[in-house]
Amino acid sequence: MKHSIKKISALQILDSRGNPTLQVKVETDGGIVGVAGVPSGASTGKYEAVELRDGGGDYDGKSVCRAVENVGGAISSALVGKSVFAQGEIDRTMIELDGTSNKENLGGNAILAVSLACARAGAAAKEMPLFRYVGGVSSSVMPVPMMNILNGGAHASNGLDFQEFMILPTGAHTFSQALHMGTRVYHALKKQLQQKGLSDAVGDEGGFAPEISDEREALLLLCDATEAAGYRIGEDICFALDVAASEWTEDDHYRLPKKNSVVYKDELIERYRRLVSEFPIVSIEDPLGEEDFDGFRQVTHHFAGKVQIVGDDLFVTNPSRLVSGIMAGAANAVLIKPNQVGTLSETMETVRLAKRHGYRTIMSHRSGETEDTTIADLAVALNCGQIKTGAPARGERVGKYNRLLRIEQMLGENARYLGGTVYGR
Ligand code: 2PG
Ligand code: MG
Repeated sequence: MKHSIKKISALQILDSRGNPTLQVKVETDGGIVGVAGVPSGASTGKYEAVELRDGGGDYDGKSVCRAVENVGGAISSALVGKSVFAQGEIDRTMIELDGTSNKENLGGNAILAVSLACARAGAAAKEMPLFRYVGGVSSSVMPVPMMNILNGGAHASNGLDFQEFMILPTGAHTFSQALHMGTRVYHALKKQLQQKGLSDAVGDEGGFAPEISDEREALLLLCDATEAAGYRIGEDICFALDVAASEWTEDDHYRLPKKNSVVYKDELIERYRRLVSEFPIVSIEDPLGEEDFDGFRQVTHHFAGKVQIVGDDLFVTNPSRLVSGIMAGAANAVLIKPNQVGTLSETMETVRLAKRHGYRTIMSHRSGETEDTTIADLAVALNCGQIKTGAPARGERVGKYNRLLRIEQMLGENARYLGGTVYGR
């Protein structure tokens, strides 16, 4: 059969931090090829699918030769001969073959790379763009780019404990206009930093990583840059934070690693309240630790729908963790990182579940990325409405933005950019 999987092979490649990761190539009997690379996080959630790494001396133990072997061995044997269009069956087969809840046998990295490469081969066989193949005729929403232009936490070696300070072009009417606006603010921020004698070197996601330690100061820098670029704060441009507080959890409190000080949950919530009252912050990700469903419920309730509360490490894109969150009333949005859960089918299931229960969805990159642009297509395919893929700098980040520009062009008049209405503005 022309569209049967003929061969699956993997290669160890490098991610944007110079750490090994996997690229997989799927070939069909008809000569169609699909290739996909998988990313890797730094602030990883405890409940994520396991990234299989070799340990030992190579690349500080981070080489992925065993995952490469699993693709060429067990996974290939189970999938060769199946239709490349049978995405659900392909993913189920790998989940069963692995046999664990966290994909530790074959590796979430090996499984996801195969899953996405099959989708790419399927799209190529149908001569369709990937977003159309995955999403069908209903895919038309261009995501709001949540551009992380100031980096801290595990992504930078400055004094900022919060991981990400993002700008959201809420006043734009199209995705391309949004990207243009965000880029202008990014360039204005660079000038501001230079004028203030602060470093304009960048962190892992292309955002600047100046030697500052106070989150208020970071947000004031974003305000100055927004105005310098000629935009209205809170109308044209809103802000978002990824606190990544799971990184700080210690017993019944948190320890801010850079400031080396202890804070309690209530103090953190109070800090968010003050920041939200001073700045147009419309979204806060991982405000508390990954185990604290009740704390998330409290924060969500506290902001009463005025601020999007995003679960990243809390949900790890996992449908069953999201169900627990829905039952607890924890958060009102979910970050979607395909490599946290390990297959395209499960990623889609989490998005469907979120939408059914009124949770917003944000497609997301990882801090260690490759040139693979699959998440750009998935954001539109699944009508996520928002995407996190870093600053408009560094090829592995910009590649996703450029792919979105192409998708917007392909959609033509059918493309819809929702801007501030996503956040009720
Ligand atoms: C996050 C991500 C992406 P990492 O926490 O949301 O920005 O970081 O890939 O390091 O988990
Ligand atoms: Mg996060």
